Amino acid sequence: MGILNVTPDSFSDGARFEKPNQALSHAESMVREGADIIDIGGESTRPGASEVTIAEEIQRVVPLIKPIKALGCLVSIDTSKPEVMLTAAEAGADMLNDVRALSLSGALKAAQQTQLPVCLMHMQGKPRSMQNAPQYKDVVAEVTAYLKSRIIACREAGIADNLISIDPGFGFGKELQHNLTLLNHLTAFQSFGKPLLVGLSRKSMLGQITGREVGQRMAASVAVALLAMQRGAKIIRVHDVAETNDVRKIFLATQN
Ligand code: PT1
Repeated sequence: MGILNVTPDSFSDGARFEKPNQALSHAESMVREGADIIDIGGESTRPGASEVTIAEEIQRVVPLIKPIKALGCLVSIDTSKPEVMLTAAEAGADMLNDVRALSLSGALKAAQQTQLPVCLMHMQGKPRSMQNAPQYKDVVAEVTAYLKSRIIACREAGIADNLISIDPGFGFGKELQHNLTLLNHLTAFQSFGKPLLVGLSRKSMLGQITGREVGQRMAASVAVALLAMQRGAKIIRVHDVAETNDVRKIFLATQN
């Protein structure tokens, strides 16, 4: 899954892909480099990010859906807003990616109406404040319990079980040790019997480990992508598609 941020304030490539043409050509490169899915995000959810209006998010994201689909990939929409989900689905989106796991008012109903696959992600707190002193007694157990509760909420809302994928939400209300514990115990999430999506690309946890700035984290990002693949992740959300795809080919070639 290649990341396409159309936000003015993304953590690693903010403002670079603001213009629709730049966004489209970046998507085109990622598809050429092996991305099966392009994840379009119009609201930055990185630590400290501010919120955007419905109209603004729709205006950033929706016009890109058709041209990006025409590249021959699937289009995922990184949103929590029901109105964006419905408009994006109408425009041909293939998947919903919600870092708030359909917890906003109306989101479960909207997702159900679209009949689209949906990724449920764990977050503790809200983007603006989630990194100020997140706390867990048992991070794996708590993230698992939350995802279980959201899967049940989806079932009760009439969302088919086979449309759901899950994501522990690296960097979302988690300190380094929490993120590392989740990565070390990633196989625990296989017990859901659902596709596991992970996003680790260029995140601050990699900076904390390597001492590198956000633009210098590619090697660290592909390293954790490989670990995630080995531990059962099926969808890897990344900036560096070509490099991650090489790693994926090596991984697949060395499976038995
Ligand atoms: C993710 C994800 C996402 N991450 C899914 N969607 C982001 N399903 C956006 C940092 O610590 O992991 N899974 N959509 C980006 N969010 C962050 C969070 C970016 C933390 C950076 C950090 O640097």
